[in-house]
Amino acid sequence: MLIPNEGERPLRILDRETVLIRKAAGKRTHDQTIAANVDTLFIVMSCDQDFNVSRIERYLALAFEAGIIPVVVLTKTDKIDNADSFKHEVQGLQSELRVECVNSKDKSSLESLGNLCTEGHTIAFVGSSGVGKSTLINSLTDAEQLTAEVSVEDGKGQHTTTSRSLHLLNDGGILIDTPGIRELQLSDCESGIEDAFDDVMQFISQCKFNNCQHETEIKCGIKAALESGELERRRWENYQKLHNEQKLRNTPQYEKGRSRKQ
Ligand SMILES: Nc1nc2c(ncn2[C@@H]2O[C@H](COP(=O)(O)OP(=O)(O)OP(=O)(O)O)[C@@H](O)[C@H]2O)c(=O)[nH]1
Ligand SMILES: [Mg+2]
Repeated sequence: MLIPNEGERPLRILDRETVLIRKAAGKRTHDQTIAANVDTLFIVMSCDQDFNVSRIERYLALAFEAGIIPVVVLTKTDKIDNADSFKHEVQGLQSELRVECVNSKDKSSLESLGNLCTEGHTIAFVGSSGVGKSTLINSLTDAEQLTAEVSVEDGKGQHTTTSRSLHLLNDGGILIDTPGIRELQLSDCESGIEDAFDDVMQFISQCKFNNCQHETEIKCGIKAALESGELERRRWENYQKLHNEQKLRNTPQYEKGRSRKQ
């Protein structure tokens, strides 16, 4: 909950139209709300050791489940000379996905984001620690949020931002900064996963048997797509991983842990 500053009071509490929910970190089984009434999710990822398309797929499922438009923002492109190949790899996940390459420290490279940061529009920034979420918000607004160098050894951030914060743009848009996420665990997200893997769902629908396990059955749409190269094995394995995590959420053990928390 946002706590008003001294002398401020809430005028109206808006209904929740969209809500971003994740499973709490670690072994805990309860869910945690990241933000509500968000229109666009900036999935921020840097073009270095942090870059990982399977993680982007996880964030896409989170956005689709919440009915929020995802935009992948690739940062630190000033440090590499092949930004296009990073962009190309992300674009391969879904052709209609918007992917932007930026140097968060250079305002002139952020012009392409300008038409998203408009009046009445709320954007939440998510991603690992150190990818440049706060730097990006500082460059887009007059905010002066704390940022910190990433570790030289492993390129990881220092979890500099420790709470969520709202930042108003001059033209009326709202940006939400969030602390770096160590490992995004999805909450109930079955339909978000199906949207993030719409091609996989299409291949599954081509299987001869409704209960096909995609292993030894004949006329399996998945096996055919893997063999023809239409479906990348990494993507298929990531779909299975996310799908299995959802199945685990519905087990009695999980529910037991959940009710203990409530
Ligand atoms: N060269 C370069 N450095 C960047 C860029 N974006 C961020 N940085 C640097 O990366 C470091 C981490 O940036 P932060 O903005 O603190 O990252 P964050 O995502 O907010 O990290 P947490 O608050 O820990 O989640 C800082 O030293 C930034 O100056 C970029 O596009 N290019
Ligand atoms: Mg930060």
